[in-house]
Amino acid sequence: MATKTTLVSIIMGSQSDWPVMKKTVAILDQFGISHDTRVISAHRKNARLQEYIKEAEASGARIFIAGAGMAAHLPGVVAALTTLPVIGVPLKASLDGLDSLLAIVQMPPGIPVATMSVGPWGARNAAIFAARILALRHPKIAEALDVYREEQRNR
Ligand code: RP5
Repeated sequence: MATKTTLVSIIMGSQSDWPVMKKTVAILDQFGISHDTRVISAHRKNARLQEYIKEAEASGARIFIAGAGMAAHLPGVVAALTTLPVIGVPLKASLDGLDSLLAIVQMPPGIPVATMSVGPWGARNAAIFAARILALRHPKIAEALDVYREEQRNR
């Protein structure tokens, strides 16, 4: 079961995606955003994926972040299984990540995935984008974003 009151559910296609996807987790932690992280392949464990999406929604998830490489169907399948916003992170497992970028960004009409850039910065931006959505209703997250923006200005 996903943890109670989890705002963001992070799913990745393989344990091998973790070295990049942990950058999403680090930023969510920095913003104090509750999250749950799972490895569930859209291809190898599709029944479990359907089940998990329902569990995450029941646990209060408001946004899904899905990262995958190669024929990266995971974010699109998640978007097909929920009406919550889905943020996709293309990972560089082959072909410099161009294969996963195209697989994630080229969704058919009606099932959008907000697609980030390839690799580590895409993983970080996924968390920042999630924070921007959540900030619409969570003043503390809005404040954390202001602090982050200020830090960026002073870099
Ligand atoms: C994708 O294939 C995963 O998201 C990963 O990026 C890539 C390779 O997966 P493994 O062979 O390491 O499990 O499904």
